[in-house]
Order: sequence, then structure tokens, then C-alpha cells
Amino acid sequence: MTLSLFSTTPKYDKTDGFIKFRKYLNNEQIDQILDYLRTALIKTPLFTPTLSNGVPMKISISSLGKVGWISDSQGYRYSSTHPNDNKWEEIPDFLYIIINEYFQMANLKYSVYEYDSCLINLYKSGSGLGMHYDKDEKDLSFPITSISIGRPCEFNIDLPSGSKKVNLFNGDVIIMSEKSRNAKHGVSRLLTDISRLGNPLKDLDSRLNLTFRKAL
Ligand code: MD3
Ligand code: FE
Repeated sequence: MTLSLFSTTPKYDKTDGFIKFRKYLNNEQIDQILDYLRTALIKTPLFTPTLSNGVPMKISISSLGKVGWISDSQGYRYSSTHPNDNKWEEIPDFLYIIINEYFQMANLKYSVYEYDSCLINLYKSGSGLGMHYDKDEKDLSFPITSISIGRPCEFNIDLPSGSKKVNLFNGDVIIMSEKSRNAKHGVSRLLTDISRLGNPLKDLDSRLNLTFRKAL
């Protein structure tokens, strides 16, 4: 019999291609992201999108990359400009490098440089995001990567193997690949922060989410 002195803790959980990493971003990485966004969002500020029926969404959004997701009376689409007509700021190289580390850990054989859009969602106290599909991207097989910052939330996803309720905390990274890529999902509510790292946002009641997409 072989004696195993060291247990190898898996670096992530994976169900139907839904990957939740046990290794979360450190405070330096989170500060680097927030520093970048503070500057980037001067020209392309967070805004409240309106659905085509005139109802405003409960979150505010902006984007980085070649295109960004917008919604107004004309409907929703990926656009090369912010509603104020400015071009979106770039996805910085340090973010591609961070995401690549996670792709490597999960053995994903895709190039992170295919990501041409990063959607930034800001959730204020009491807000959420109803259950929906993300199908506005041209290639629905390319994985989506999400980074959570700030207050934790309750995230729900209907996987083929069953519905899953996952709490997402500050620094958490998840990837939706394979069968989970086109699963229905949403954010039911923000949770009280009893977190391991605290909330790095100035507004302690809010949550920021970045999702990386290959939209074009
Ligand atoms: C599963 N955002 O922006 S991130 C969205 O926390 C969105 O802000 C949520 O849903 C948030 O569209 C969830 C995790 C996520 C993102 C995209 C997905 C899960 C997904 C696309 C397909 C399946
Ligand atoms: Fe979504």
C-alpha cells in the first residue's frame, strides 16, 4: 500500500462545466482592479440601462474592451461605444494575466486574449439580477469568467444536473464553460458581509462583478 503523506486539495469544484475556484484573488489584485476601474470609468461611467419596455434595470453597468453590452429603448446589444459615445477603455493586460492563471489551473485550452468585452455590474443594497440566459454573444461555446468584488451575494444557476445555489464572496472567480455556459442564472440577493477579506469598495453596501466575454 502506498502511504500518502500529502493530500492534494483540488483547486476548484466543477459541475457541468461550472467551475468555482477555491483560490480567490488577493487584496493586491483587487486593489489593482479597483485602481484601474477608478480611472477607466471617468470616460465611460457606470449607467443604469433601460429595457426596451422603458423599465430601468436594478443594477448599473459599464464595460471595458472592443465592445460593451448596452440596453435602451432600441433594445439590447453589444456596442463599440458607451451611451455617451465614448469608446470603452481597454481590458488591461494584468487582467488577462490573472484570468490566464485560472484557465491554466482548470486546464482550459482557450486563449484568454479572445475576450473582447468585460461587463462591469454594480449592485447597490437591495438590488439583484433576475434569472436569465447570456446569449447575445456570437460564439456561445466560449466560456465566461466572472470576478466578484465587495459584498457577497446569493447566485443561482440551473445546471443540467440540478439547480445550484452558490454564495459568491469578495475575490471569488468562477468560470462558466461547457454545459453551464448556456444555463439560466441570476443574483437573488446581496448577503450580509461576514467575509474573510472584508469589502474593499468605498460603498460597503455594494457589490461589483466583472464578466469576461467573447462577444464578437
Ligand atoms: C452562467 N452577472 O452579467 S456572474 C451577467 O454576479 C450576470 O453580476 C451575474 O449574470 C453577476 O450576465 C453573475 C456569473 C455568470 C455570468 C455569466 C453567465 C454566470 C453565467 C453566463 C452563462 C451562465
Ligand atoms: Fe448573466
